[in-house]
Amino acid sequence: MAGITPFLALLLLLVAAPALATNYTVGDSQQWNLGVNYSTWLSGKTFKVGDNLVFIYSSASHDVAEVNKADYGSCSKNNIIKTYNDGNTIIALNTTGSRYFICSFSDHCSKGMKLEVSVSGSTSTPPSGSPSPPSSSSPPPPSGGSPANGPSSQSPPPPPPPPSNGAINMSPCKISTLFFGLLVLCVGLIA
Ligand SMILES: *[C@@H]1O[C@H](CO)[C@@H](O)[C@H](O)[C@H]1NC(C)=O
Ligand SMILES: *[C@@H]1O[C@H](CO)[C@@H](O)[C@H](O)[C@H]1NC(C)=O
Ligand SMILES: *[C@@H]1O[C@H](CO)[C@@H](O)[C@H](O)[C@H]1NC(C)=O
Ligand SMILES: [Cu+2]
Repeated sequence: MAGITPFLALLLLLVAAPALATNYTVGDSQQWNLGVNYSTWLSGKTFKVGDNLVFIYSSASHDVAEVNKADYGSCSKNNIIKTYNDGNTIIALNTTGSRYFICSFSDHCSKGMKLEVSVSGSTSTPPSGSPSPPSSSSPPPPSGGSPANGPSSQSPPPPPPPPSNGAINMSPCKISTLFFGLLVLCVGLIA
């Protein structure tokens, strides 16, 4: 018993711990540079509110400019929302939706220095109404009565569905036999 309690506490901690925010270094080891395919870098990644993008680059050669969707598509520098040029730019993804970043140096954007990220809501708390584990998975009644919330049709009741949790794999017939056996045993003990 004493050995099980810490294990249970650890399990509880793991289940209750919220998903940690992630720092994504754009381009990973290739960083924010020419000659990197950022759509390849993006594949398989999901971004959620609270994550950060980290752009690492030489500020003499590149910058990070946040732009709108249309300017991202055309690599336009006419309506830049904000420019960062410190060489180690941390962008806090604190809103849901898409964010668009380009390098505003020369023709670097059209050469591939552009990044669009789609930010989803925080996943640290499960959505309300998510399927909860069955709390009362009682076996079907042993007698021939139809299940309380089964399909209400006039036709003869279909065989009860197999138990989903796999813990109890008995037909009602076997359960009733078991029940009857227990009853006989009890009566025998009392008598
Ligand atoms: C992300 O980077 C920031 C700034 O460098 C740092 O404070 C934070 O601890 C980092 N978070 C993670 C999860 O690495
Ligand atoms: C990046 O790679 C993908 C295939 O992985 C390709 O379809 C796409 O054209 C590439 N983008 C650039 C800018 O080279
Ligand atoms: C989101 O992060 C930016 C910095 O990247 C900050 O200026 C802004 O205040 C933040 N917004 C919210 C709602 O936290
Ligand atoms: Cu550049």
